[in-house]
Amino acid sequence: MVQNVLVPLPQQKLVDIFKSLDKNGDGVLCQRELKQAFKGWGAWFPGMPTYRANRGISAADANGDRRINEAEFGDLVKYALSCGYKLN
Ligand SMILES: [Ca+2]
Ligand SMILES: [Ca+2]
Repeated sequence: MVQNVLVPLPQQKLVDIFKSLDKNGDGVLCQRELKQAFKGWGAWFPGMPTYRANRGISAADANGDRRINEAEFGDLVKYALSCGYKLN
């Protein structure tokens, strides 16, 4: 199912979500942290968090380091929303 309407979140909300997902506090979200993120957003069945994390990185990783920084996080969120996940 494709969700056409992407709901932009306030920048401060994005920063809050980003910080809560960055478990080791290094300022970037690695694949492991993204897997946890997608799990929390509703990708619960086996294999799906890994799949979404990899797709999300492909969609949002602008500088090619396979990690998501704050500047790239907006696109990662758009990807998650386009998949129908609810961010809270
Ligand atoms: Ca991190
Ligand atoms: Ca990156």
